[in-house]
Amino acid sequence: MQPVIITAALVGAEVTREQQPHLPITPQEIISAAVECYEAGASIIHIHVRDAQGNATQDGALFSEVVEGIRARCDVITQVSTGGAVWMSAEERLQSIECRPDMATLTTGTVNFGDGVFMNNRGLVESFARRLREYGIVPEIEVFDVGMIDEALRLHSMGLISDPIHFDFVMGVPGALVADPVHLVHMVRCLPPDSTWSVAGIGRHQLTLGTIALAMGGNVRVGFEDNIYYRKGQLAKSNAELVARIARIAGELDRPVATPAQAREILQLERYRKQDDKLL
Ligand code: KMH
Ligand code: ZN
Repeated sequence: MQPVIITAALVGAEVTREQQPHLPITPQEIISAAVECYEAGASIIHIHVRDAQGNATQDGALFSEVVEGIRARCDVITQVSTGGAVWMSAEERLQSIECRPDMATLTTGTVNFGDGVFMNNRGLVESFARRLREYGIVPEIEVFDVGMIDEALRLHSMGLISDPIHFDFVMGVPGALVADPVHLVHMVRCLPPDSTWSVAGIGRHQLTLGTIALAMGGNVRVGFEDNIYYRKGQLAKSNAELVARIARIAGELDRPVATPAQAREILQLERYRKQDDKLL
């Protein structure tokens, strides 16, 4: 069985300390949480940062501090958010990649996001994809609705993203695609054969869709960005607790947990560096 790549989405832009008292907020808290998740089996850390007041920000210096701090302590893959929060401008959102992380997210369409609108028109998406390519940063395509797969394939046909494309299906955001396993099966069937994919179920769907993804041969994202509970009515004590649980379930399903080195291989993160002259 293919090893499972577990992503830990530690912070996000929306969850507050009032909702989840163990939410990491300062760079040091985020770095420590990342290392704990790595030790529990995560091979990718999906990174957002917060300012001193705990509000979401895309401040490049904070991203740099977190990415460098994580790299100093372990070889886990660093993946920054270019999504930020719904109120941010495109330029603001893209500051996160200046620290040259291993990966960055790329959402390929506009979608309702709770009461807000997560704006990703074609011009924005193309400019983000172009910049990631220039920097040699491998994107993870964030799919909040089915049409975003087709938009990613369009970027591929334009030469802005290369094979193998890595997708993350975010399922259960209010206003976007509901967390129905039928949608997951359909989306996986829509992918080019050499693609890789993971699922990020929101709220209680994190555990159920994550388990389904394990059985289907896919990868899983867990963490406070998407879900703050361990079970109904019981808050999780840490991001690592959620990583450890999905790693245990993976073991029961005979899916070994990928090391960061294995995940780098599966996702071909070195692809730009190997062919840089041809692509840049
Ligand atoms: N916070 C959402 C509006 C990403 O990280 O790229 C966008 C988001 C996706 O979290
Ligand atoms: Zn995110």
